[in-house]
Amino acid sequence: MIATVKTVQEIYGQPDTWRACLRVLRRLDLQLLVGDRQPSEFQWVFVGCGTSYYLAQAAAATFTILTGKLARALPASEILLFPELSLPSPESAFPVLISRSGHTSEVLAVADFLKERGIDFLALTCDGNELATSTRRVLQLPVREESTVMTGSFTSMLMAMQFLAARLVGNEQFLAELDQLPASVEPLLAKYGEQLEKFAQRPFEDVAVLGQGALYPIASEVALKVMESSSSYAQYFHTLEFRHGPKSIIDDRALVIGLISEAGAEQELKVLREMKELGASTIAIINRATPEAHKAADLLVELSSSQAPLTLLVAYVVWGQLFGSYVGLAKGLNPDEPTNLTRVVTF
Ligand code: F1P
Repeated sequence: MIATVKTVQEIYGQPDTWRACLRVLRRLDLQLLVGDRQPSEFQWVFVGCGTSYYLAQAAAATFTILTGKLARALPASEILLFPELSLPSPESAFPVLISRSGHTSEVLAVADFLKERGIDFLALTCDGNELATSTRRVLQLPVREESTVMTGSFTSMLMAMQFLAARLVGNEQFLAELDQLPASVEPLLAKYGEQLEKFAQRPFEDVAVLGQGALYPIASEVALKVMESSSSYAQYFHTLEFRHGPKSIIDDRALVIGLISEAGAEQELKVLREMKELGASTIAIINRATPEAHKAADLLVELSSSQAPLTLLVAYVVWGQLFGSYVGLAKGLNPDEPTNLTRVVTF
């Protein structure tokens, strides 16, 4: 069945999807997309729903770090329901509306909200649809994803926002490292795919995904993938926060997935090890494995990259996408047809 599951095929096909997107990104028209809306003059506010909201958070983290100007992320519904709280001075903001489908009602309603107030915004999408006609500033990527859940669309749109941030500040090294992603992740898929599939046969009840810094939104997305693709309940936390209460859920039916950063590796691995000692099964995703990482993890995914940590966000999420699908398959579910979920949410 696995070979015929579209979602799994699309996850494995991501390096090629990224290559196609990078070809488009190299020809970006910055004047059209950004013009005078530079991060030094306007606060960039990334907006989306579901996976596109976590993508918004990862994009905001990237913009903040690369430009040195605070960028924010909001679920579209917050702007609709609580505009005075979420967007108190919209005229000084540059919203970036993110939607794979370009058809999600909440995002389209935010586009209307902004247009009514004369606020310029950028649209980031794959399918295009109404969102692509709502503004002259449109970045549409060549990703044709059939799956209900977002996989290659998430990684490609995140890569696009990282590319845009690096272009705006002229960070050539960052751009060159993004270019290396397809070649560095491809062999890892062959190496770790089967191990994750085998690990997913274990019967878990509680899943917690941990990450800090720019890896926190990636942890959020990994948990969402596990929920969507396998109808299992998964939560996400800042890694060190997990010790302040949530660890009460840990026993031998729990799984903890740690996305280990370079800056916080020592403390984050301590948390993972503690959860393993309390009985949890553990997976660590880390760039360079250390003896501590081996002790803390039942399954270790090592990215082995010489790229800067921020360019590796996309490389961290792939394993959660695969794992979610494999857990779904192990439970006898079809990840192509997630329970209660449609490809686009409208109201
Ligand atoms: C957003 C989204 C997806 C989710 C599901 C429903 O879609 O919430 O994240 O997996 O498919 O829609 P979009 O606005 O990016 O098209």
